[in-house]
Amino acid sequence: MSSPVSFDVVDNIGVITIDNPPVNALSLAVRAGIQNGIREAGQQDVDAVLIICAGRTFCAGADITEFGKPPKSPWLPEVVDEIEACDKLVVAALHGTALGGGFEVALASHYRCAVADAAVGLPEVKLGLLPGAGGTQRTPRLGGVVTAVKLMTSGVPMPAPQALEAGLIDHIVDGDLKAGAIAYIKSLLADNAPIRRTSEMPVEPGAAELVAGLREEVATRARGQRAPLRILECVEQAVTKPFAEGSERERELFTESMQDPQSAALRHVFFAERNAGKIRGLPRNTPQRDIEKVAIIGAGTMGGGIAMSAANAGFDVQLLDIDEDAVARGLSVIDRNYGGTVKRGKLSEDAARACRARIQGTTEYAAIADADLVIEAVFENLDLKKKVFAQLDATMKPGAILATNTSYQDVDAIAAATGRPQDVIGLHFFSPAHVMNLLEIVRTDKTADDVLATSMAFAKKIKKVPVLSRVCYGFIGNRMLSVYMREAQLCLLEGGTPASVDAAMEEWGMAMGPLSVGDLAGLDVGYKARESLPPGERGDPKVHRVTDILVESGRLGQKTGAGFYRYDPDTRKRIPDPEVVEIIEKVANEYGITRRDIDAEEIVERLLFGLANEGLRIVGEGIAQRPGDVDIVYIYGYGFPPHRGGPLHYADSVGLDHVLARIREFGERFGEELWTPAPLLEELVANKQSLADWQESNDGV
Ligand code: T1G
Ligand code: NAD
Repeated sequence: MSSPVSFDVVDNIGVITIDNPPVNALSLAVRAGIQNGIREAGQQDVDAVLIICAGRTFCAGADITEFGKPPKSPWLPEVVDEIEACDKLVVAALHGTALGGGFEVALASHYRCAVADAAVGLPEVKLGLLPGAGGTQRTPRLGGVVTAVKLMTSGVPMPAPQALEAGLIDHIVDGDLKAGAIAYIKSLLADNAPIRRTSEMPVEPGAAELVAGLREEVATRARGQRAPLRILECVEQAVTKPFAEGSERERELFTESMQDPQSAALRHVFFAERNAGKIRGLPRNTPQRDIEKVAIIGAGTMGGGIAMSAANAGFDVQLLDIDEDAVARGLSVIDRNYGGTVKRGKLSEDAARACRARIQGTTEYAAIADADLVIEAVFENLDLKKKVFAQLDATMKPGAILATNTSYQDVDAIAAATGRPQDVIGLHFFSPAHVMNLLEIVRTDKTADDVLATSMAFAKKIKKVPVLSRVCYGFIGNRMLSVYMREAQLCLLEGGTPASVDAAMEEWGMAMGPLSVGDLAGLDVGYKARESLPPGERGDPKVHRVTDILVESGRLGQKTGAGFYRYDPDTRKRIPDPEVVEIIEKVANEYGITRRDIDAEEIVERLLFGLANEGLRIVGEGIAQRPGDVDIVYIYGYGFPPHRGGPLHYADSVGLDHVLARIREFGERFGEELWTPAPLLEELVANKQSLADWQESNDGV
C-alpha cells in the first residue's frame, strides 16, 4: 500500500506532501511518512523543507479513529520533535483548518505561512483532551499566555490574519499556496533567516501571574469539564519549567485525559454528530430539490426564530400570519433579536441589517405560492394544522416542500390533509430557533427520498444538526422529555421543590434543570399539547396537576414573568416562589402523597434512567436510526452536557445492568405502568452486551 505522504525536491527545497483524505488526519502512516520525509531531507542536499497538504485542508489533527486502540510508533510527539530538530529550515504551509496535532506539526516547524482564509486551532478540549504533541508548551512561547489559553480552552479556531497578528504564523500567502510558500522560503533563505526552534523561545515576562489570573475564568467556563483545567496546568508548566519538563507533564496529563470518561463521551459525540447526518438506505448522491425561497406560516415564538435561521443562511424569507398586527408583532420580535445578536457581537450591524432585509411579512397566501419550502409554525392544534396544510396544498407550486414545526402532532395525519403527502415532512426546531442547533427531521411513511435528502442538506445550510425521526407522539426528543418531566413532577409531589429538583440536575451537569426548561419553553406548550389529546391518552392527571394549576392561573413561565419560579423583570433571574411550593403541597395532599426527603441521587437516577429507558424503546422501535442519534438530540436540543455523552451513552457508561436493576426497583416502588424496562434494555443485559457493542454489531454507522 502506497504512503499517504510523498517527498520530492522543488527548486532545491524538500517538499513533504500529505494526502490522506478527507481531512489529512495524522494517522500512523502519515506520521511515519512525515518522519521519513524529514529524515530524507536531512540526507539530501536541499536548502530547506516544506510541509504541505493536498486536498481541502492541512492536517485536522490526530486520527481520532485510532483513539482507544493501542498507540503505535512513531508517536506524534516524536515526529514533531524531529521536525523541530531538523537542521534545515522547515516551513509549514497551511490551508483549510490546521487543527490539533496538525497545528502542532506547524508549531514545531521553524516558520509558518498560510492562505488568508485558513484557520488554526487546538480543539482537543472539545474531545475532552489536550494538545498532546507539544502544543501546550509551544503555543504560549509563540503567541503569549492569554492567546494560548483562550485557543486551547475554547477550542475555537483562529482565522489566519488574526493568527498572524498573534504571532502564531509568520506570513500570509496570496494566490497558490505551494508557489507562494516556496517563494516565501526563498525569501527566508535569501535573508539568512535563522532556524527558530519554538521550544527554545522564552516566555513573556509575568507569564506565571497571567496564568494564575486566568484560573477562575477557565474554571467557571469549564462547567464540570476537567480538560480545560489540565490545559491550564500544562501552561503553568510551560511558563515555569524547562521545555522538556513541561512536555513530560503534558504527556502525563494527555494520557490521563485519554482515560477520562469525559473524553470517551466527547469522542462518542464527535462521531455520533457526524453519523446523525447519514440516513440508512439513502445514497449520499440522492437528488435534491432547489431551495431558494422559504416561507414560514405563523410569526410567533418559533416562526420568528426559524425565519432568522433561514435568512442568516442567505435565504429569502416570507413570514405569514393571520393579520397585519400579528405579522408586525412577529417582525418586531425579530428586530429585537437581531439587536441582541449585534449587541453580543455575534453579528455585525451590517450583517444583521442584510439578514433582516431578507425577511418580508405578509398575510396573503398568494404572496408565498412560489416558495420552494414552506414551514408551518401555527398553534399546536392538529385540526388547525390540517386546515393550514389543505390551504398550502391548494396554493403552493408543484414540487414545493411542505414542512411542519409541530412538537407532538401526527405528521402522517397532517400529510394526509394534502394531495401530495410525498412532499410533506416534519422540521422540528427547538426554542429559541435562531439559537438552538438541533433540527429533528420527521419522515412520514410517504415522504419522498429527495424531500428527505433536501431537508438534511437544508439543515446543514442553516447550521443546524439534523437528526432523523420516524412519526410517533413527540418524536425522539419530546417523547423522552415527557418521561423526564413526569419524573420531575413526581419528585416535586413526593418531597422536592422546583429549586431542589433543578439543583440536582444542574449539579449533575444539565445546562438547565427541568422546571426551568419548562418555564423557558412556556408551560402552555405542553398544556395545549395535552389538551389536544383525547382524555384517555393524557396519562395520570396527578403528574401534570401542578403545571395545569400554574397555567390556568396565567403562570406560563418566563414569557409571563412567573411559572415554577418568579423572574426578575430586569435580570430575568429565576426566584424560588413559596406560592408554588404551597400549590405542590396542596396537590400532594389532594392525592394522599406523604412528602419525604428525596435526595439528589434519586432525582438524577429517576430522571436520567427514565430518559434512557424511553430512548432505548425509541431505538428498539426504529423511530431513531441509532442510539447515537438519541444522544445528539439531547445534547443539541435539551442542554444535555456533552461531556456526559448523551442519555444513552451515559446509561452505557454506568452499566446497563445497573440501569435495569434500578428501573425494576422503581417499578416495584412507583408502579410498572410507569417503569417497564425497554425490551432492548432487557435484551442487551441478558446478552451482556453494551450499547456501543450492539451499535457496532448492528451496522456500525
Ligand atoms: N480524525 C479522524 N477522522 C476525522 C477527523 C480526525 N481528526 N476529523 C474529521 N474526520 C472525519 C469525520 O469523521 C468525517 O468522516 C470526515 O472526516 C469529514 O469531517 C495529539 C490528540 C476538520 C473542521 O478535533 O473539527 O490532534 O463522517 O464531516 O464539517 O494534540 O471534522 O465522512 O466518515 O466534520 O468539513 C484534534 C476534528 C484531534 C478536529 C472538518 N482535531 N475535526 O469539518 O467535515 S485530537 C480535531 C473537525 C489531536 C493531538 C490531539 C472537522 C473539520 P465521515 P466533517 P467538516
Ligand atoms: P406561538 O403561539 O408563539 O405562535 C403561533 C403563531 O401562529 C401566532 O403568531 C398566531 O397568530 C399564528 N397563527 C395561528 N393560526 C394561524 C393561521 N391559521 N395562519 C397563520 N398564522 C396563524 O406558538 P409557538 O410557540 O411559536 O409554536 C408554534 C408551533 O411550533 C407549535 O406547533 C409548537 O408546538 C411548535 N414548537 C414550539 C416550541 C416552543 O418551545 N415554543 C418548540 C418547538 C416547536
